[in-house]
Amino acid sequence: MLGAALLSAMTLIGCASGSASGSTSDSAADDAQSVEHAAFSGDSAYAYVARQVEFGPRVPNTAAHRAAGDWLIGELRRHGAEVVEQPLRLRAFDGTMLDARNIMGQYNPDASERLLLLAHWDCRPWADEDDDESRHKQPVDGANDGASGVGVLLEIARQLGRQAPSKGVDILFVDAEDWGSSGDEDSWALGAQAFVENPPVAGYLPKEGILLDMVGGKDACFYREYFSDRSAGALNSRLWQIAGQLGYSSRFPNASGFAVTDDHVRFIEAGIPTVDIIEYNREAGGFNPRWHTSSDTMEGISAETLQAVGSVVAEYIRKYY
Ligand code: AHN
Ligand code: ZN
Repeated sequence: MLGAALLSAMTLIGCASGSASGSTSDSAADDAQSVEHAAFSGDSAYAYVARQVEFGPRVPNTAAHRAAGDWLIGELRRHGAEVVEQPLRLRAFDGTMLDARNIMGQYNPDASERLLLLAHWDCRPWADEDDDESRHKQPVDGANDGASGVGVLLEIARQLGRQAPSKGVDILFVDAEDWGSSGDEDSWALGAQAFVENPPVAGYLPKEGILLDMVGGKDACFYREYFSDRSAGALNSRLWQIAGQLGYSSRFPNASGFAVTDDHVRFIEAGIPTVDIIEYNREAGGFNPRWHTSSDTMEGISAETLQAVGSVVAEYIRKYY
């Protein structure tokens, strides 16, 4: 009785404080190594995050953005995906015309049953959550907000290049997610909106989708998000169950309590049940404190967090695709 109470208390403290839970989940993950599960390297994902940040802020209409986009296409091809590019010219809420592109890498493009994995690859042009107001007009590095999800998916692409899935898997990098205005829901996720309005593959309708957003923060915790549960509760349950089986139950508390309007909502509206794996600190009531600040740099990125998220998604693919 006391043991059970202590255990549940530790689980709760785990996500609030982070470091204690980190060691618990890591040793549990080590124990899981003996059981067969999908390959995923958090160190490789970390290197993919760092490589993106090296380009500079991937803000639409900049040279860094164009170069990073070309590089993403090359990486997907190198890992055996068939790449579909969707060039876009989008009007942002402030009237700026954005030269943007969605980039999708397909595995088994002819398979009818498909899983969609996605992350946004652009960076916010303004660090407008920074304590220092003089930085509000500078772009963010987007190490966590952008590069982390893409880094995990590039590592998954590398693994799929080594061992192809039996069904269809698509890795989609959506553009122009982050050129938004806080009061205006429609101003965000412009690339995702364009994709579902006019899919670059005729009749594109995957069975389900998984969005990764801000999945690299140190000691990050991933709660179940509201729109995800409403549209794809069974998928969310499977992912959180896999997280527990891999020893990451303290990072993935099987609990909900927040809602985020993110790229996944656009896919849900288009009839594709989609979940968002996104760091949300329930105790602090917000995203990672580096979010939309000049501190969203590699300093805030943890290979262990990338490993946890990537292992869960890779294992889901191994089991069901
Ligand atoms: C809003 O702030 C409205 N949604 C969060 C989506 C987001 C922004 N993800 C990363 N940056
Ligand atoms: Zn953002």
